[in-house]
Amino acid sequence: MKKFFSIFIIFIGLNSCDSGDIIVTTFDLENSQLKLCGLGDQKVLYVINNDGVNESMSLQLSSGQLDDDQLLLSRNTTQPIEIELTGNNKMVYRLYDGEIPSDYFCKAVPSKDPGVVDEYITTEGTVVIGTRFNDIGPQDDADGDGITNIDEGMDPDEAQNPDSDTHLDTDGDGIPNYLDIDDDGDNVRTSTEIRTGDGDPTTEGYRDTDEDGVPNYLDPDDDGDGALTKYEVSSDDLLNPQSLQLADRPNYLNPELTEPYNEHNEVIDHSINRNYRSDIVIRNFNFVKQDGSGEEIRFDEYNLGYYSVSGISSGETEEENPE
Ligand SMILES: [Ca+2]
Ligand SMILES: [Ca+2]
Ligand SMILES: [Ca+2]
Ligand SMILES: [Ca+2]
Repeated sequence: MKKFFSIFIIFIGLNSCDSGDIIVTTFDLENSQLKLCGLGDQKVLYVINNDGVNESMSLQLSSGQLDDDQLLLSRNTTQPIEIELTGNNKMVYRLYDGEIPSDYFCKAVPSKDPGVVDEYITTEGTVVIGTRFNDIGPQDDADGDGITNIDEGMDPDEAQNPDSDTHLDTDGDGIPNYLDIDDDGDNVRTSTEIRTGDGDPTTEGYRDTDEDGVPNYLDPDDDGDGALTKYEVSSDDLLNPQSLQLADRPNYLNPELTEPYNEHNEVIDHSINRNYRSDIVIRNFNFVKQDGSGEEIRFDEYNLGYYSVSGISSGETEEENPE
């Protein structure tokens, strides 16, 4: 990699010396944290450097292989996607005569200021985008329910594969606990079930109303009265056990009250937001100088950098339990 940079630096350096007006002292745009703009049906990934020299590297992609979501490049976390640098897909390196504003690449009509004094554009090459989940650290809490991934039984070796059956899935709904906002499937969110009040019995620090050693968030019958929490609901509010309260607390936490009892298959919305990271590598490409000289530099591989995004909606929105 360094070899190619060196060639590029020397090349620009020589060229700049010849023209006598530009001196490039750095070329430090590799492995950058990239920014993204979506303009129409195009996405522009870019990095700007105003430190000692005003330069930018940008990647314009209009491929239908990219995710429709403007914020996300790809949802394919199992294998990289490859996009050819042809047509409107291109990478551009530019040198400018002044400071580059941060919104330079997000304008529909490019600004004339600063002026471009040197420009290189690809005419061929391959973009490889590898996207993976970025919220799967042991201490991360991918579903935001208040319990870390590792404490929810995520298998670290299969963390990029949420469909793996090696993750713990207490309620057997096909959503592993580390991605399940209702781990026991009783329609009371885990974030609610782990809250403790004064005098509440606990197991391993989590509320355990019936003191059976299974904390409420993993216990489908929280008060141990034989009536499933999910069914201790009123007929006009099947999805909300918390709303049925005939004494001093909700029925599902009161072993004295097992009625009304309403069997149903409704489940609460399980969608969550996830964080992604896409790494972008460009392979077998050329840069053609845009001054009419036809000068061309070839590269085997260039590690452009990565793009991270958080809060992308993921998971199912289920109205009915499939069983
Ligand atoms: Ca969970
Ligand atoms: Ca629950
Ligand atoms: Ca319990
Ligand atoms: Ca119960």
